[in-house]
Amino acid sequence: MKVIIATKNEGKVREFRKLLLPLGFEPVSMTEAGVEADITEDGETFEENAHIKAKAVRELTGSPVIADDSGLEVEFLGGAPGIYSARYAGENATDEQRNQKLLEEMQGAELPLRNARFVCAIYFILDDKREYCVTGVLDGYIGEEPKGEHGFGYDPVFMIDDDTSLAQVGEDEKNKISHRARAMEKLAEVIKAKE
Ligand code: ITT
Repeated sequence: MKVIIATKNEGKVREFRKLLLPLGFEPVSMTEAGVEADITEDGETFEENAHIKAKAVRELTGSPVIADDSGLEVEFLGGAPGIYSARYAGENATDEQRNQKLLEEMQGAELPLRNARFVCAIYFILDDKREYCVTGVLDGYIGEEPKGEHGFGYDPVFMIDDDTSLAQVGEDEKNKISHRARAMEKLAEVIKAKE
């Protein structure tokens, strides 16, 4: 069964392609599906925003859809940037600019205040009767400098242990441990339980 990945973020598309296949779904990007949508994410939680994105693409296509709203919560910043992670350094900023801003804000913070977590809420619409929402989390901390070339977004500044950022592990490794992977594991369980 084809499932449209309702995101404009190429990093998410790459990861979802690999995460959906073992569940028996055929992943299709918005570009491949010929869908263009300018979606206003005005929810107050990751779950609400994931729902908004999934619903918008579902209404345009009528197809099964998966959407993800995700972000980084940092202890020293009171849980920011959270649902505003994509806009943290302004609307058109790059990943590098967002990481730079984060490192500047973190100046003077020592562990455990550098503790952080990635959160991913997934909203999956299979058909008119079956809609699922699941959330996954990955704990870590904010490093002192960006490290690694893999992944996307805040991966280079997110340390999973004292030597390793999330951008230093390959995509397959990230897909075993990430917030997105954990949410997908839950999704598989929920789908199975409700079959
Ligand atoms: P869509 O809304 O089109 O899906 P987006 O990039 O705007 O794309 P979000 O609104 O969910 O997605 O914002 C997520 C932000 O958190 C964005 O800045 C990402 O780079 C970052 N982020 C999410 N998951 C991440 C991951 O696995 N690794 C690094 N950064 C991540």
